[in-house]
Amino acid sequence: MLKRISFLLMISLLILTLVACATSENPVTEVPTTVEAGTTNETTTGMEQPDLAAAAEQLGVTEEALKEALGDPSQGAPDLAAAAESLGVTTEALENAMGTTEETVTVDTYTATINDIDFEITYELFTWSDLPSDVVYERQPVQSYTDTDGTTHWYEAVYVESGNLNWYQAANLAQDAGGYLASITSEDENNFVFNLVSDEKYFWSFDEDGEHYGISIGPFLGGYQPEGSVEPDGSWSWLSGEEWNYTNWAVNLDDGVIDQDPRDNTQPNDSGDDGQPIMGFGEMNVPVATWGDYMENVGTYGKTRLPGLSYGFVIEYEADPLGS
Ligand SMILES: [Ca+2]
Ligand SMILES: [Ca+2]
Ligand SMILES: [Ca+2]
Repeated sequence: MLKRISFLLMISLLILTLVACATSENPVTEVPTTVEAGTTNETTTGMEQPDLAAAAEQLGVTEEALKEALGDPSQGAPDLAAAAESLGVTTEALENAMGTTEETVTVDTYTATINDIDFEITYELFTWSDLPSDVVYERQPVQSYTDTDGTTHWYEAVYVESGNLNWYQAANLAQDAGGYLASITSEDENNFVFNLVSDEKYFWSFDEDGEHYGISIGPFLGGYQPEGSVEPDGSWSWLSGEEWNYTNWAVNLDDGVIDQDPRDNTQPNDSGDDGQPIMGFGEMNVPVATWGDYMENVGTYGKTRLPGLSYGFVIEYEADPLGS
């Protein structure tokens, strides 16, 4: 299954690269990070998948060689020029052989209310009953936890094997389940929640040799910055409405093990161009209980481009969802 998912992901990334190449004069419009209500934005989705066997035949190589040349899909879009060189063909020939068509859909900016909070977004939201079939997930057993103040809440980790739900999409599912993305107000609660998702499978990593030094993005938590917040650290809030009185942002270590990024990666760092208004566990080279702020389109359904995928989130409930 994982192989199949990886393969599909690789295909998607490849298509994206090809679309980007094919439309370099008229670049695919990315959904802007700051959008006015009522504006219309275009995004790409539902693209046709290339026939790798046919492409290989056209290029005069084996399908296996073609797959190998395209590389590990978990490490981002393939370098087509390098792939072409290793296959002994021109980049143009490879692009032609992998030819795809692009379908453009229109996404209107709209107000989505999640846990009584209004967000202006362009993302399609789902409920558990209408999740697309290519969202592959596994809901883990609900566990209760009693904080030092005597409050008992219930928690459910969701592993999204397909990596294709962004923070808003995850938050909407948490609400649909009767809870909210985990909103953490103490070190003990943070440790409890982290232990539910400390497995590496919940973390997506950048390429170790790339500009982000293999830094990983972990499962989503319920922190967000309302529109118009002062960056990088203004107005962080919890979806639960609880006070933002405890934080555990990642602090630059440069120890070469947990933090292999030679840059100062203390969080929140607003890295990227959208102010990084959402957050989750990470942003180190191994799974950690610290937090990073992330670009809001990480893991967006229907998109496979960087900045990466998201393999999970944690739902918190104030009452036992099983009613026991
Ligand atoms: Ca909580
Ligand atoms: Ca560092
Ligand atoms: Ca960050």
